[in-house]
Amino acid sequence: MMKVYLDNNATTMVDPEVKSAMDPYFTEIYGNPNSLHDFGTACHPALRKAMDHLYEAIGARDEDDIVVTSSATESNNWVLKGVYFDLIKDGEKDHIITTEVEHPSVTATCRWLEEQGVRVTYLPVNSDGVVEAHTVRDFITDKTALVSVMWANNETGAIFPVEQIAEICKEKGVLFHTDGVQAIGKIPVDVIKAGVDFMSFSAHKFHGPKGVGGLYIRNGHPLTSLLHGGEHMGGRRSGTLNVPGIVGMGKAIELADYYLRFEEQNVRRLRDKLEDAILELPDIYSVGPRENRTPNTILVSVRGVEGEAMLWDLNRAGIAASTGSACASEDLEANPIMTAVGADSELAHTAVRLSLSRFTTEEEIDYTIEAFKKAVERLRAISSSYAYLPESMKEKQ
Ligand code: C6P
Repeated sequence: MMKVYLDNNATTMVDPEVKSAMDPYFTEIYGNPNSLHDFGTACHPALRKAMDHLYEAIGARDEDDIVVTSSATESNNWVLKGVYFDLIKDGEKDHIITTEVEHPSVTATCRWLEEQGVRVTYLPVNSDGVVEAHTVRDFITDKTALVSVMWANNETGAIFPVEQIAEICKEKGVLFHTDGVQAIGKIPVDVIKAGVDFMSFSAHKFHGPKGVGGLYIRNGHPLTSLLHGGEHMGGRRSGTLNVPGIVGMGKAIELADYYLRFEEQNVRRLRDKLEDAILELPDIYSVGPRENRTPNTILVSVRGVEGEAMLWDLNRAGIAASTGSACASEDLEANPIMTAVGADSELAHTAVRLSLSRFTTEEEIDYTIEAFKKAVERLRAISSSYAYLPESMKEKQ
C-alpha cells in the first residue's frame, strides 16, 4: 500500500540536506557557543551562516532582530504578553485586535490576557476566510496597543492582506504582529515590504527540525523578555542555544527560498489537480479562492460525511490528512474556521484539510484522488444524514 503524507501544514519531513547539515552539531561540534574554548567557538561560523540565511530569506535588515525561540507558539506568546507588559499593564493602552481564525497560540494567549483585564477584539473573516483590511481600521482606537493578524491561515491556506493592515497600523501608530508560520516557504515573505513590526515562524513547517522557531523584531524594538537568565540572544531570550536546531533552521529556510518557484508552480499544479478531482464529486465545497491561497492547501467539506470518518478511511488507505489544525484534532467540535466562514453546523463537522509539500509526487496525488472518491462513496452509502438530505440541498449529480 502506498503511504501518502498530506498533512504538511501540521508538520513537514525534515529535508535530508537539513539533517546532514545538523548532524555534526550533535556529536562532533557540541560545545556551548558561549564557552570561550575551541569546542565552544567551533560552532560560531555555522550559527552566523544560519542567521544570515534567516535574515536574507525574510528580507530583514541589520538593524532588525531575529530572536531564535523554541517555536512559533513561544514567539506568539512573547509578542502578546510582551506588549501587555510594555504598553498595557501600567500604561495608557488596554486593547488588542486579532482575528477569529488565529492559531490557538494566539487566541488562547488573548483569552489569558482578557483575564488580566485586556480588551481583545476578535475580527470576523469574510466567506473567503480572510479579514479585510478596512475592518482592522474600523476597530483601532487610541487605546489599541497591538494588532495581530496571521499572514496565511493554517487550515484554509487563505492569505491575509498583511501589507495593507501594516499600512493602517503604521498610520494609526499601532504595533503590528503577524504569525508567518504558514507563509514561509509557500509564498514570498518580505518583512520590510510588508511593513510588519513582529513576525513569528517555526522551522518544522518548512522542512526544518521541530522545537525551533523565531521572532522577527523590526528595528530591534524593545519587548519585555519572557525568559530571563544568561545573556543569550542579546539578552532578549535566555537559554543555551539550540545549535543543531538553529543550523537546521538556517539550512531549511535557505532551501525553502530556493524552492519557492517550485512551490508556486509544481506544488500548486498538483494541489489544483487534486482539488479539481475532489470537486467533481457532488456536494463537496472548498474554502476560499485558489488564487488567494497558499499553493499547497485545500480545505474541503464533504456533505454527509464526518471529517473524522473521512480521516479514518483515508488513513486506512495510507493517506495522512487532518480535519483542521493538529492542535484541535482530538476534539470533535465543529471546525471553527468553517463556522467562521459561515458554514452551517452540519457542514462545519465535515472539514478535511489536505496539505502538500515539495516532496509530494504525481503518483501520490493520483492514488489519493482514487482513495478519496472511494471513501466518499463508502461513507455516504452508510450516512443517514446524507440519505435524508433534502434533494434541494444536494447538487445535481
Ligand atoms: N499549526 C496545524 O496543524 P508550533 O507548534 O509552535 O511550531 O506552531 C504553532 C502554530 C502557530 N501558528 C500557525 C499559523 C500554525 O499553523 C501553527 C501550527 C499546526 O495547523 C499544528 S496545531
